[in-house]
Amino acid sequence: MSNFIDYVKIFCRSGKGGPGSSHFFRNRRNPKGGPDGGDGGRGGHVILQADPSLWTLIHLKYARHVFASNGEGGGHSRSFGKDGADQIIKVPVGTVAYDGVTGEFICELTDPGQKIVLLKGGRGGQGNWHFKTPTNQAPRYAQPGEPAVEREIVLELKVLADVGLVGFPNAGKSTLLSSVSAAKPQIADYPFTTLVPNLGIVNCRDQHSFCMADIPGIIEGAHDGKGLGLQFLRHIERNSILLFLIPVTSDDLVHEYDVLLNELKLYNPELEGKSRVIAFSKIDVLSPDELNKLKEKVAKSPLAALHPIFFSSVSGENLDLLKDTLWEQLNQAQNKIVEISHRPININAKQNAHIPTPQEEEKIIDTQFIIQKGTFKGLPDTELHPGIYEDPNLFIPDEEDSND
Ligand SMILES: Nc1nc2c(ncn2[C@@H]2O[C@H](COP(=O)(O)OP(=O)(O)OP(=O)(O)O)[C@@H](O)[C@H]2O)c(=O)[nH]1
Ligand SMILES: [Mg+2]
Repeated sequence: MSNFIDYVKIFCRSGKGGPGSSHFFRNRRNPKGGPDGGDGGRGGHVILQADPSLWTLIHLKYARHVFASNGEGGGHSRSFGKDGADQIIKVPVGTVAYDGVTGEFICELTDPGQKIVLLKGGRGGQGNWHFKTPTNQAPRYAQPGEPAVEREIVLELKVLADVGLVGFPNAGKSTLLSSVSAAKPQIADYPFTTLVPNLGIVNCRDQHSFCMADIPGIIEGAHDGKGLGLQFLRHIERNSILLFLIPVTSDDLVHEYDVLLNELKLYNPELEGKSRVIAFSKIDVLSPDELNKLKEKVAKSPLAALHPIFFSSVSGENLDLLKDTLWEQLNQAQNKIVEISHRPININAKQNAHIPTPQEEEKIIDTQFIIQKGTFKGLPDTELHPGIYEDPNLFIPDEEDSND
């Protein structure tokens, strides 16, 4: 399976507070020295910390329980108990935490190094000397520590990139990322080559650079789970601008644009408000005449208002223009806001989803191999679970594969 994990559910528990002590001081000369029980220590917190060196949640895939330690009890001579050790969960920048039962949003980490206390450790109880009063000079009572807090937490990674690529499968998204950045995404002429998001840093003029995210392709009906569904759209939710890629080989450019926009809206209506740049890819496959005709056609269409850019990742034509346009858009004040309201997630949908057993995971790896060797039959039109999109029935295995 892929090493890119963007959804984990973990069970967290903070530490209990240590109990206060109910100790009485006594020695040879002073047999009734009075209460001197110290306070208990605080239980450990469970803390989320954004670590810029991480890029997936894979390190949490098998560490499903995070328990902070309990505070120690108070001692004699008013001595404090030791605080429980905190548990720090390191997560990539852009991680969002939800309640694992209700799906309600808890917090998000957007700045490198940012720390958020997810579950507070229980306070330590007060020792008996606090309760000494003129009428009760020898209280035997000391406070117990506060109990620990338990909560199931879902962590979802929403990649932070400046520009998000949106397009149908085979639009040339990965090819564009590989030609403008040092990223090496897989590129091939079958749909759904990209199964997990890729990030690249694009260098443009004057030492400026920005981050571009390539996500798996979207098809009509993706909101119903067709193709790879919309599960990867969360990775462009926080991008400042969206770059729509439509290949010039497409039969109906306007329709393709409308379908993409519609799927985005169905996923999260806020995505409609983001700035969009539209670019037509693969112009090298058209002759100059054909290209001119297409440009004239586009000029008369509703897309003309969006000033589309015609480019080719293969010949490199207009790549600089595309980069400059993106940089210009990124620097416009209204595009700097990447705040987005995180809607509660549907926990049940994830819970009911079939989680592959290790044996099935092995099979998935096998079928993935078939995908790469086989011929794609057509776009899937059934609701697919994230792990099952490598459905071998969608592919006709190559001759040599069917032999073994
Ligand atoms: N001639 C030409 N072919 C291109 C260009 N860009 C991409 N291609 C080809 O188009 C095919 C698909 O390219 P990808 O970059 O894998 O497309 P994608 O949008 O990432 O596709 P998915 O990952 O499946 O969603 C590959 O065979 C590329 O070689 C281009 O500018 N010109
Ligand atoms: Mg791709």
